[in-house]
Amino acid sequence: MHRRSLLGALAALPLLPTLPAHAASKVHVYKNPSCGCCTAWVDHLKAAGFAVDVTEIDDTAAVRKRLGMPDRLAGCHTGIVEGYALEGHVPAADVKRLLALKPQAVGLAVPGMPVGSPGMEYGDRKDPYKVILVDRKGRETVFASYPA
Ligand SMILES: [Cu+2]
Repeated sequence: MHRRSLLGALAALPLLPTLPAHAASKVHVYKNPSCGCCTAWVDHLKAAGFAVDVTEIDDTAAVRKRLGMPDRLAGCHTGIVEGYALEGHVPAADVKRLLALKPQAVGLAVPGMPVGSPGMEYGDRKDPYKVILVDRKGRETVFASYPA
């Protein structure tokens, strides 16, 4: 009796996907057509296993505004993944951690264009930078720190 109901319960379970949820996550990137470091960041995401769609627009400010990403944290491009905003040269490892943690948040930002961030490689030079998590009230916390 107990055994039969257990088997019934198991059969009723949906098939569990064998891949991690973020494995096939698609990032939609909005960038200016003349932005080369934006394309380098797209390549960085693809190399990390993300599918990427690119929309070329003159100014990404409207996308930031729509997503709730503050202008003070602006980078050179804006991505969207699973409802989160990705502003600027955010490392793919931090995007994966974001998708694993699924915080209540607007998304992640790397303001400006720090040299040494993914897509902003310039020889051996590495400027220190932080990845900022922005919550739905626009508050910032440090999500990751990269030293020089
Ligand atoms: Cu850039």
